[in-house]
Parts: sequence; structure tokens; C-alpha cells
Amino acid sequence: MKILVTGGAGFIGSNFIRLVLSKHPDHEVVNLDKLTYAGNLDNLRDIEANPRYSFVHADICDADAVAAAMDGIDAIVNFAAESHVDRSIGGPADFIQTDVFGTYVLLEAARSHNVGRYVQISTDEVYGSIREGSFSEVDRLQPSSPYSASKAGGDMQVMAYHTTFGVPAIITRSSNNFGPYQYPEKIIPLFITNALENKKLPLYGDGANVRDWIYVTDNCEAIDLVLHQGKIGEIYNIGGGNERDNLSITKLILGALDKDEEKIQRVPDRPGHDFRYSIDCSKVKELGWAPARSFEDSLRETVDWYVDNCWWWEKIKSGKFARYYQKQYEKRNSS
Ligand code: NAD
Ligand code: TDX
Repeated sequence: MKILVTGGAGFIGSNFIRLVLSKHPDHEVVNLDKLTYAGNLDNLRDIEANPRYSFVHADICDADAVAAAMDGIDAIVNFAAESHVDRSIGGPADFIQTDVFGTYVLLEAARSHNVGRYVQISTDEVYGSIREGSFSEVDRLQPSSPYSASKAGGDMQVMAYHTTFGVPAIITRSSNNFGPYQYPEKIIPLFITNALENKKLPLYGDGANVRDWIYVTDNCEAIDLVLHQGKIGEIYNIGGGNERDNLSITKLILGALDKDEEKIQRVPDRPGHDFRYSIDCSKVKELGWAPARSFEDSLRETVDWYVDNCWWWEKIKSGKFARYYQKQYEKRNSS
């Protein structure tokens, strides 16, 4: 199988490419990525010389560039997105462009090249917040942020292309991922690296908001299963079953690094902050998937990875990210 992976230079996409190349010796991967601030070819250093891997530097919104990459492609897996909620609050335009329009461009390519499978990587955030219980795949979409609204818009186009044009599409909606190569703007890598740099850990509001955490390779295994065995036209929730509030996560990170809790800095809450995400994953479990990793062990390993791989995150934090982060930090503390 020859797979076009879009957004493969990001966090989950790069882990997915690594998994596919090692698990399926007969598969080829073409990675098409725009290399935004979040795209980083360092994430793929260990596989860039693999003869079954190739890279195309392009934007998914560019229909000609996407068409040029479609030669011999059997399946598309779309990870490409603007993915950070806080950035979507600061400026939604890029989110709507990539997450909605870019998805449409890929669906058109899937349609005109008659691909065998199109997998859209979506998120549990499209369902919105839930105080009690868990969302299943048939629940209505009630996104709260420009990010989740854009992802929901992409999902709607995917289902419409399946219904109207017969595009063989599947959607996965996963919970919060963590692990190696996650850009240090998301809470876990941001807090680990801040602690390592002896900086404060900016905890939003009272720290009681709950996320369901999944180790990235568990999500990638589920995506791989859905790609090969999922039912066309279906949506699959993929969650780790590890619901934790943000304060608990923060304390676990500080504990793993032997740092004291004075590092925690309460900062004003994120506007529109969803209180809790929770999804029912029985459907993907019926396909034969279950998370393989324990949360506490994976978190400790993740902390160790950032400790051992300063080369990876230090250059990110000393460049563009540092300027963005400093601006956000000053804004929050002056409001
Ligand atoms: P990421 O921000 O680390 O990576 C996104 C990648 O997409 C980057 O390599 C970037 O360069 C690329 N990209 C962005 N715009 C592009 C464009 N117009 N054309 C081509 N490439 C473009 O994101 P991630 O955390 O790896 O998330 C991957 C996908 O999974 C996203 O669709 C996201 O919505 C979804 N998701 C993420 C999580 C999570 O916890 N990280 C959870 C659920 C779903
Ligand atoms: O500095 C911070 N302080 C803080 O308290 C940051 C960055 C986050 N938080 C809180 C906000 C959330 O309750 O931590 C929680 C997690 O925040 P993020 O890491 O920004 O993730 P979240 O907003 O939950 O979205 C993530 O999971 C779903 C990904 O960024 C999305 O791409 C994915 O769809």
C-alpha cells in the first residue's frame, strides 16, 4: 500500500509514519507537509533515508501540489492541521483555511484519483465539553473553540464527500495525545521543558479541567487498524481511558523531575475553556484495539525522553516559539 500522509512532520503524523514503516514492510509513505511552525523534519531524522519514505514540501490547500503527489497513492491519511486551541483564539483564519479548506482539497484529490481509503484524523474536541458520561460517535457536534469548530467543519466535509460522491472515508476522533516529538506549546511538553529550564508552569484557572490522555503510539496503532480494517463511512473514537485533571498532571510532571510545586503559576483561564472531554471507545475496541500502555509509565517515559532529547526542544524554544510564548505570557499576566 502506498499512503499519502499529510502533516507527517508534526507530532502524531511523524509517530504514525515511524509505526507504518516498521510494521508494514510492503508499505510506502509519501509525507506531504507545509512545515509550519509545528512541522519539523527533526521528528523524522531516523527514517528519512528509508527507501520507502519520501517527503514533499507543500500545502494541503494547494490543489496542484496535492495532485502532483497523488501518483500511485492507494490511501490518504490526513493529519495536517493547525492544532493548538490557544493559537486559534489568537487568530482563527489559518485554522479555517487548513482544517476546513485543506480537507476539502484532499477530498477532491481522493475523489478524482479514486483512492481506496481516506482517513481523516479528528479530535474528541468536536463534541464539546461533557460534565458526566461520555460521547459516542453519533452524538451531535458542539465545538467551543475556533480550533474545534474548524475540525468539526472538516469532519462535516468528509461525511458529505462520502455520502454524495462515495469517497471511501473514515474519521478517527482521538483524545489528548502525549509522547515524544510533541511541540512544546501543549501542556505536557510545555510543562516538562519549563520545569527543566527552571521556569514557571502556567496553569489555567483552577487546574480542575479534565482531559483523557492517550500515549501517541496507542493512537497510531488504532489509526493503523482503522486504515486497514475500519468500515468505510464510519467514525471511530480513540481514547486512552486516562481522565486526569490538569493540576494532577502538573504535579506528576514536577514529581517525576523532583521539582517543587512552587513552580506552578496560576494564570487567567483560557476563554471558552472546555471543562471535560470524555469519549466512549467501544466501537474501535470491537475492531480489536485496546491501549497497550499504562498512563503513569508512559508519562514517566515521556518525561525521560524530553530530558534525554534537549537537542530537539531547545532549538524550538529558543527560536520562533520563544517569542510567541513570551508575548502570550505577558498578555496573560497583564490581564
Ligand atoms: P501538530 O501541530 O504537531 O502537527 C501538524 C502538522 O501539520 C505539522 O507538521 C504542520 O507543518 C502540518 N501542517 C499544518 N498546516 C498544513 C498545511 N496547510 N499543509 C500541509 N501541512 C500542514 O499536530 P498534532 O498534534 O500532530 O495533530 C495531528 C492531527 O491530530 C491534527 O489534525 C489534530 O487536530 C489531531 N489531533 C491531535 C491531538 C493531540 O492531542 N495532539 C488529539 C486529537 C486530534
Ligand atoms: O499553558 C497551559 N496551561 C494549561 O493549564 C496550556 C498550554 C494548557 N493548559 C490546560 C488547557 C487544557 O485544559 O491544559 C489542558 C490541555 O491543553 P492543551 O495541551 O493545549 O490541549 P487541549 O486544548 O486539550 O487540545 C489538545 O487535545 C485535543 C490538542 O492541542 C488538540 O490538537 C487536540 O485536538
